[in-house]
Amino acid sequence: MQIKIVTIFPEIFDSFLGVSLIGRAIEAGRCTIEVVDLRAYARDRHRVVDDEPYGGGGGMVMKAEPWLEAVRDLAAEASWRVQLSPQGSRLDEAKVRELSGRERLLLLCGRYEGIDERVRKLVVDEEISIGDYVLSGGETAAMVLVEAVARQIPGVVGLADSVENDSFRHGILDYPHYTRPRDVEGLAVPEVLLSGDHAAVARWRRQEALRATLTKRPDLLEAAELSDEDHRILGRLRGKQ
Ligand code: 9D3
Repeated sequence: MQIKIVTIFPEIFDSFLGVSLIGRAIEAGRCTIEVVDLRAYARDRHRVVDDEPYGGGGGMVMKAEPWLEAVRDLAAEASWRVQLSPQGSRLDEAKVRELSGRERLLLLCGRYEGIDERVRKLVVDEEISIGDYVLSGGETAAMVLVEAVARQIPGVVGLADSVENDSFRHGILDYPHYTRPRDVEGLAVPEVLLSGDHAAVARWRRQEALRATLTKRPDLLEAAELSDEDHRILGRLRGKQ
């Protein structure tokens, strides 16, 4: 997969691209990531990429021409062009899987009050937001998207931490984890985890994953892939609530 990211702050991505998961994806040749400075596409010698909004009001707007030049230079026919934007549809694991199936992604990271609307109309395939809170620009959202997408590329994530195992795949939360020591300030590790009974451990983990989802994110249960056994467990847990 090839990912290109356009931004006026390319340096924001420096340490991110070096971290283990992304670094591994790049090193293994499974993914190339190129960060491009939008200012390289500014026409004037001061490399200005923003201007005052028509209609007035506070804040500056990113000019259309540098974006149009950049996208037309960097995107291939097969590129899927994504604008990170508060007006986008919310990123979720289903969208991440869909994006990971694209051969080429071109990510547009805006700053200031946003990008001239004509850029979206002319060269953007899809607008994506990472949630309903205010960020200062699209760069951190692009990092979230790239990390989630890179995890889906076969061979990027190791076996222990496998994508298949991710409980989000089935739409529920993870079970609780424990490691040494057995006692932490009077709190013991659940006995079943010390029993060596793998089937009992698996049943306990499923039950605790369902319990966590029921208490912390009950909204997820509506869309979750649940077995008959899961429904029995949930019935019992609801009874105890
Ligand atoms: C405070 C500025 N707001 C005026 C009412 C509008 C606004 C403009 C630009 C809010 C945020 C931004 C910059 N944000 C993004 O570019 C962004 C974003 C976000 O803010 N939240 C969640 N996902 C995303 S993706 C890109």
